[in-house]
Amino acid sequence: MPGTIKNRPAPKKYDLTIIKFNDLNHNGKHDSAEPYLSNWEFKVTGGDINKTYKTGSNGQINLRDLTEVTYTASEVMQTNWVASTNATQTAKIDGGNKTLVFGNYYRAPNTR
Ligand SMILES: [Ca+2]
Repeated sequence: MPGTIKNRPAPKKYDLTIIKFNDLNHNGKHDSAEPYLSNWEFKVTGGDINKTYKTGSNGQINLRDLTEVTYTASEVMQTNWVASTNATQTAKIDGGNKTLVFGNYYRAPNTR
């Protein structure tokens, strides 16, 4: 009889979504009228990932089929934009999909 192949369940894979929005009222929450921000860079690390991604036209980065570890996402700040949420956030992929939401608002440079 040939060697028995153990019937191991496949590792579960989940997704991490990063959402970037324009926090027009500076409250750190995504309100319904607030637009998403595309082409915004994030550095993501964790598991096999150590990479910079940009948000798409929907303001999202979608990372799929992730190993179940903790991921860290850090936004790359842009001139005259202020973070209204933590600029670095972590998500532990552990039995489900996760979403991290980042808000920023624009502050015009000082003009005297
Ligand atoms: Ca808001």
